Amino acid sequence: MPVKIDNDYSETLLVHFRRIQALKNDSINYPSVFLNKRQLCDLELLLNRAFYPLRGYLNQKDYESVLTKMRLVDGTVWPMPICLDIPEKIAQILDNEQPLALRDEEGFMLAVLNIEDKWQPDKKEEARLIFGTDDPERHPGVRMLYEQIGPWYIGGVLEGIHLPVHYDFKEFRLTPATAHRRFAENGWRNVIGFQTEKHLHCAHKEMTLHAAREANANIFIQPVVGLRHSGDLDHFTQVRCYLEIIKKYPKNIAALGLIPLAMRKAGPREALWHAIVRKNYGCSHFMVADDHGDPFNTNGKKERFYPRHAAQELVKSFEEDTGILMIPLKHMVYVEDKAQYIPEDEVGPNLNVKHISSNELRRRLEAGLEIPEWFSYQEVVSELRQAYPPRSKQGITIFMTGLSGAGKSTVAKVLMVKFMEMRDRPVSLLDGDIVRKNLSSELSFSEEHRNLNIIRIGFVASEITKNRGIAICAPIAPYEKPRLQNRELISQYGGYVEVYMATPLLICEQRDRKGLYAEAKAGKIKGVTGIDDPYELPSNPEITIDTSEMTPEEAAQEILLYLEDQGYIQ
Ligand code: PPS
Repeated sequence: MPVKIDNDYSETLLVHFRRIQALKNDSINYPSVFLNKRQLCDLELLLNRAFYPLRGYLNQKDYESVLTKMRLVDGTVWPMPICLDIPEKIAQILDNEQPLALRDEEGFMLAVLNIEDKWQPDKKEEARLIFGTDDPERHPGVRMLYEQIGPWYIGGVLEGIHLPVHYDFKEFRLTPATAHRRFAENGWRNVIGFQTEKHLHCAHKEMTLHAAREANANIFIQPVVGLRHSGDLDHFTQVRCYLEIIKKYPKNIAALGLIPLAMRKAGPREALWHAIVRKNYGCSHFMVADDHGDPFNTNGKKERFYPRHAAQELVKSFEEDTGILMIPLKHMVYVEDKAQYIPEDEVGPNLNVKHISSNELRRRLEAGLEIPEWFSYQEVVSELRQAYPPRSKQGITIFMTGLSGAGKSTVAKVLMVKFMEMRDRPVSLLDGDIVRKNLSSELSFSEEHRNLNIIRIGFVASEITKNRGIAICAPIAPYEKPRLQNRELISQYGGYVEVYMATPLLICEQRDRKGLYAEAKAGKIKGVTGIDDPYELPSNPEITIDTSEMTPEEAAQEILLYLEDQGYIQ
């Protein structure tokens, strides 16, 4: 039977289509901003109505009202400021009432913002009201607000052109409208929204099922995605694990939908915001942990920033306003004597409870040790084993730092040959000279350029490490900050070993194979490290080597012994 299109509807579609075409044509005259990952997450949830009732970014009056009252000016509950932050130089060229094109990182236009307001927020005040402190040392959300969020905010209504483009796991990127429809099609009247960032194992499944039985509801598992680099292996592993665990639920009980949410980690306010978003996705209940939205609830730290249960209490106290019910997350533990999971608070005194922490899980994966069936599913474990191979199969960066003439290049070459002989992983040598010639030829030896050079080396090494190769880096790298930055970046992907080549300056000067020190002393070149330019000592190197006391082969051997001891080579 031919599909009958309602005339009014087709008329509406046509108007909409023409409007989008007009926006696209006009937009060549509009100023543009390119959104970063965090801003793209906000935009997507504004455009797909997950942030309903917001129709765009908050104007100044709503922003102030949200900060002080957790409500918009019209009284609707909304606890989180959603504004578009921009840098000073863009703020200078924008006027109120002006259309602004919002583009993704590649320049693809996603929406037009009709600017209503432009203002400079008092970030300290925002931090105090939203996070409960203005101290960036105490709260990573405050640090982000100060360091990564632009100094100007703009607010206004959005006209959407296209949702941000995703190529991965498309069928699980449900919009609120699709989620609603799916729940209705399946006859789900009560749905518990469960947000997660973690890998899920048997305990999580039992916990959500237990909650679902108590509330007579179905479960909508919504993992948070979006802020990671698009090539980040962890993201794919994480989602593949969710795809496995969802199969373990009884039929028609649970659904999976990814949510591109840029979390703020603002504790109770965060939880209330998440609850409202879940209501927009069609959930009737939202599961809240006693430390929901706490900045320290995921990294194994015992202490929390916000008082325990504060998030649950706040979401509960707003139930009538928001129309979504709070379900407290109850941890489940495996009781060996009963061979089953039961709620933690129902465990009797003499029962033997078993637990594996995330650190312990990581250790077992890295060491290739057993992970018991009561803890996780075989399919999930095999995904994790692929993502977190034992150290002997991981990539590794050996980052050698020290003065010119300290022996970095020579030891690096010996090491490279030794690794080539082993032939178990591809090896790349990023020697100072090679990098300066091929990657950083335009850079000088100013502090800024040296740091840029080291960050570039770190980036290349991180890619090599991520792909399970060995990167040997041998620049002077005189400053601690970029060295630490590299360590942080690369350690996510594999091993990181800093080798401080501590050969004394006097010996380096005596060697002076390139005549660098002689030229510096003759005043022909300025800013030579160790002579009239600083070298900051590494604060915590894994290995320290003084090549005035050993041969290059001995130095390389010392590094290899360390790698062997740590399990990186066998
Ligand atoms: S840095 O600081 O890490 O960016 O330096 P790097 O890229 O390793 O480059 C060091 C090599 O450049 C030569 N060179 C200098 N070194 C230090 N200071 C100044 N001003 C300078 N000008 C040129 C020097 O020969 C270094 O080579 P190596 O292999 O370290 O001896």
